[in-house]
Amino acid sequence: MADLKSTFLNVYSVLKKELLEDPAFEWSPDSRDWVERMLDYNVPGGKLNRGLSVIDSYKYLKEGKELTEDEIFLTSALGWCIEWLQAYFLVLDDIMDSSHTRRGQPCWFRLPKVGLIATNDGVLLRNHIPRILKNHFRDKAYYVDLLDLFNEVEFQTASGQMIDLITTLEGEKDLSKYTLSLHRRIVLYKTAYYSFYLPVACALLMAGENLDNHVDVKNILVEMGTYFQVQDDYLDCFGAPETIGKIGTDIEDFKCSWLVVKALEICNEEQKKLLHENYGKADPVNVAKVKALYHELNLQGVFADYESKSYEKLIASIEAHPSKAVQAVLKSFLAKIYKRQK
Ligand code: DMA
Ligand code: MG
Ligand code: MG
Ligand code: MG
Repeated sequence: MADLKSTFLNVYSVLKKELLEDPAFEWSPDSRDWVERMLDYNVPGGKLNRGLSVIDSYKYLKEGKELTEDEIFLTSALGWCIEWLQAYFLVLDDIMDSSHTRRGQPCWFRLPKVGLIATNDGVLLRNHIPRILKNHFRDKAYYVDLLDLFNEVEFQTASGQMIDLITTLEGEKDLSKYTLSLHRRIVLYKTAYYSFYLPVACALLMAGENLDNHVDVKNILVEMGTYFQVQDDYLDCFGAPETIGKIGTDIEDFKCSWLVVKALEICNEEQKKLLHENYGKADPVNVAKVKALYHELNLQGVFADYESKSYEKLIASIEAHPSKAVQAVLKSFLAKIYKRQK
């Protein structure tokens, strides 16, 4: 495993080098330094779960047959495309969410020399994906399907981000619309497709599969992605910033978080009033009142219950799948995130 990770990181260096020599641009030392620093700051520093999942999934699909050097490189390159996509969305997400830290360091846009240049860096990160795909997959039979997949998933993610953001618009702040069904819609689009479906879909394409034949796998992955974002919402309030590498902002940002949805579901009238008065305010006094209410409502217990029920349900749907190889892919995914603390 440690070995796989270092191989994966070597591929990052190769891809970065190619991007910094992209013949479509006339590079200067300054521009090269900027992009290199921007990439090193934003692309490789996460858990790399999404990227490594492509290699893992492909291995399972090959039923344990040793991968060739070429297959390892190509699955890693696709894994990095997902990490690039994630970096692109996170750089912009942190600006829009007014976040402070990410992966244990200040958000990229918070660096004094960066600021709103970060928006263009986000656009650049996004553009690197088709550059990588062109460099390494142009002659593959599945090239068009791969481009199509990345485009479709990016569109779904941006649309999810849009609904996540417009529910918090000034003048439209209305807690009564925060229901489990709205929450599900947001997280399905903003997180589940790119984080869970995309890695497996990449591996399936490389293995020569037609994605239309794997709708059942997609459905299970998307359920897992929903569970993953509920964990993210939970950790935003109850996680340790030193462990998750970021400081939560969902209460301040009036987000349609799973926690506020659950709180609204179980609170009494007086508690509801407190939520209405304090949710979505930047003042730490207001935030503390919301957090105290979450404790009072035992949302930690409600979450623990949700977590074990989700796990049971996911395992049952995975075991109902006819292919043992697919079951192994899905179970390995679930094992990586079950009861995660970061
Ligand atoms: C993030 O949702 C979704 C994308 C597409 C980046 P979020 O704002 O809850 O993520 P985080 O908690 O990491 O800022
Ligand atoms: Mg965010
Ligand atoms: Mg966000
Ligand atoms: Mg979050």
